[in-house]
Amino acid sequence: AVRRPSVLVARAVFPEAVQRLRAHFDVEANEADEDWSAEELIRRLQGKAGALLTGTQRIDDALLRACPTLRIAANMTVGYNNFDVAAMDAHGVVGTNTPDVLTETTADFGFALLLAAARRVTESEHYLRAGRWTRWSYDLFAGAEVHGTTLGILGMGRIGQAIARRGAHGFGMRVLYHNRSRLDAAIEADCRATWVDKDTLLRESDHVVLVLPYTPQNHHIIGAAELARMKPTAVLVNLARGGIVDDAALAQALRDRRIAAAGLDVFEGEPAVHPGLLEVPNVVLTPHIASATVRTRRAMVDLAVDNLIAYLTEGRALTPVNHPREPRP
Ligand code: 8YV
Repeated sequence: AVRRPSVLVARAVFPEAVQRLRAHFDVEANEADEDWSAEELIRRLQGKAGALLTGTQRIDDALLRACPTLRIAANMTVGYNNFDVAAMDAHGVVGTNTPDVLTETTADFGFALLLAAARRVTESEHYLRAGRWTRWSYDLFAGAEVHGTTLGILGMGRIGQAIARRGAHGFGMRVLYHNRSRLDAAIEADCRATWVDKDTLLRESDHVVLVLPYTPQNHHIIGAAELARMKPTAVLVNLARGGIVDDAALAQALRDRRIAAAGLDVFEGEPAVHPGLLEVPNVVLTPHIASATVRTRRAMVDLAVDNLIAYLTEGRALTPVNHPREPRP
């Protein structure tokens, strides 16, 4: 009998997804509540698995050298900064991600964080739960306005555009964006968004949302100097990746009220969070859940599984991030 391809599922996923894979492949799944270390991942991939279903594990030259049978790594995320794409190209290994299926859900959460931070939702809830609410007062948790203000979006891919549409059409905001390249006029018109340089965006925006990919060029693209350019009444939202923001500088800016507030779903070195951020009241902190609705998380896992099935059975991935010239056989 022909040997079935073997797939390693490195992170806990819906049982139905593992079952779908088992219909085609030999599957080893991580059913523990813990991520495998890099060494453990290599050990389990070595000499057996042709495919990997993953989320954040680093796929680099060292792993690819150690695991010559690996042909595809399917991320159940849209961001793929865990892939060393040049190394994957060199080794003939395909990477896939999960674009589109999480766009609108993630954009929704951008507004959840923006509104929560601007309107001090979590801070005021803590106050209420602590039994400190004794009377009405005109300035009780008075926050920053969101509707009708100027929204700055740094990174204008699918999620950036979905946030722009919400801001322009739903909240009557003026939308500025900065991106390496300008969008087509038709998309700009649909999003009612205007391209500006990064400094203009930081200076003129009432609120700034970060939705750009994490690349070496984008490391600490928001640091002390950039925070100093923002309005003291501004809210900063990071939906993208930790490392795009210098979290130490941000904690200091929030403490000094150089900006009003922040809403953060991602952190440098997560799941660890910079202690300075835990100490300031004017920040809303969530554990990387912007795409986490039941429906969207299923769609992300399903798309990753579909990628594995399509590549291993037909040789063509659905949403590849690279096209190696000589794919591993
Ligand atoms: C993931 C994300 O849920 O898709 C992405 O890039 O950041 C999130 O949607 C997260 O990476 C956890 O795997």
